[in-house]
Amino acid sequence: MSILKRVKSLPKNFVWGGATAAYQVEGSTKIDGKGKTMWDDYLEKQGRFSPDPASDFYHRYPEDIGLAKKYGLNAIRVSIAWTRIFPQGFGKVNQKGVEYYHNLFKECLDNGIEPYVSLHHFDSPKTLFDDGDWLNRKNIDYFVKYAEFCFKEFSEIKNWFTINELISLAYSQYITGTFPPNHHFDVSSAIQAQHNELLAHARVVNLYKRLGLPGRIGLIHVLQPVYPISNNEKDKHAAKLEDAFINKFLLDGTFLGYYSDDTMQSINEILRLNNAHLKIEDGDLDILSEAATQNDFFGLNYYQNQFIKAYQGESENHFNGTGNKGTSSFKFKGVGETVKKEGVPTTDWDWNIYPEGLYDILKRVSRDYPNCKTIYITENGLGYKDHFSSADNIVDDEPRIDFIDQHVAALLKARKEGVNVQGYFVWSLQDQFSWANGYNKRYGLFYVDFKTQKRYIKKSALWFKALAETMK
Ligand code: BGP
Repeated sequence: MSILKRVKSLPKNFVWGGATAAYQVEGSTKIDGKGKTMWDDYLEKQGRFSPDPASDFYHRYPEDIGLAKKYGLNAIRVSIAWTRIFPQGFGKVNQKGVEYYHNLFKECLDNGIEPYVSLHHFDSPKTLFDDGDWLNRKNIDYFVKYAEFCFKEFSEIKNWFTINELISLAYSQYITGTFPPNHHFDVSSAIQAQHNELLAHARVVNLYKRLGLPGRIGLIHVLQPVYPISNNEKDKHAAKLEDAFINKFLLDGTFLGYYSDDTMQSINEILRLNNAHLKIEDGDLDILSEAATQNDFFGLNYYQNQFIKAYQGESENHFNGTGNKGTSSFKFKGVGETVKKEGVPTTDWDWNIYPEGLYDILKRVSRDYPNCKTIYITENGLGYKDHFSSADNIVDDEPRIDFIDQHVAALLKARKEGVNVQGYFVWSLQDQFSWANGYNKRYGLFYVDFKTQKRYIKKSALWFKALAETMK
């Protein structure tokens, strides 16, 4: 009997990949000259979990790429750890780091697995982080230099992403306080970080195009469509504000090259109510507008939507980082409060399971942003407490198959209606370290026993392979 469910086949030449991020898989954070990131001391002090050895991808990448190939994947998302190349974020190059990535890319290419490479995936160098991270514009200059070095050095790479999920970084650092420096509802920093990261992205895209390099470049946003919980005008307004803050500001900045009046009306309302400020300097919008038409592709990460209700009180939140279902809450002053909707299932970490949201957001991006020409789903997947029974058995992760199947069906529906989606990367290739959740929130197609580092096959890997075969 076929393992396939709703989705029966993939389009020809579809990119069918698995995603990783350097800090979440590599481990080896202290060897071969690597510099510290914003996470190393923070995690050590927190004492909950260590990023070492994570999935030990630093040493075991040949095995993981072998598995990817065997189970039908044709692409992989990896990121370069900035501090393997420039341990301080700038200055002298660490050749060991350069060699590692050449070897990794070669392994991918030799096995027919196309690497899609991000320059920044939540792992700012500690020296730059201590100096203000993205809030310090000098760090943008260092990022541009690091990018230029990578473009010239790693000429084997043809698909680049500048920054992964600008909003997640800004939101987790300055709104929910789950990433260092753990600020809560520091609205000025959150919006400023978004703008500065957009600038950093735009400057790198403009540079890439000026250099006339032969590959493609874009960035990655995670999008969470926001729906009012009722038809009440106040709830609808709350949804509009939250959407502007987490989606529209970034989409405008990326694909329009300016922030539309409608967006700024919402942003200014949020800023006013939170006594916050955004500084856009002379010339910033010229940089954004030069880049807006030059992105070759767009990486869209989708996990969940939000349902919002109007809320009048002070900001407060509780983050569920343990998988203790029903413990999260989020109330944002002057914006709204996230609520659950009856009939919409949630994960153990309280994330809505809502594939319709992926369809809706794909349609919206392609309708509202004609500069967004080609889309890849660069992350989507289910955080799940996988049960390992025995080494002889395949890990049964049926709910993950169901999740991915529903989301791939949603993207294919949008594609059929004209949205140019060219690929899908599951988060994640193998089980890996999760920033604020540690190791019990698994996403992989391949189960990793973190003590022995042995890999085991999950049922979702078989499903992935079965669909890959429909492209032949
Ligand atoms: C995205 C990140 C990934 C990954 C994933 C799952 O936001 O780009 O790095 O972590 O989400 O999130 P989490 O690990 O918090 O469950």
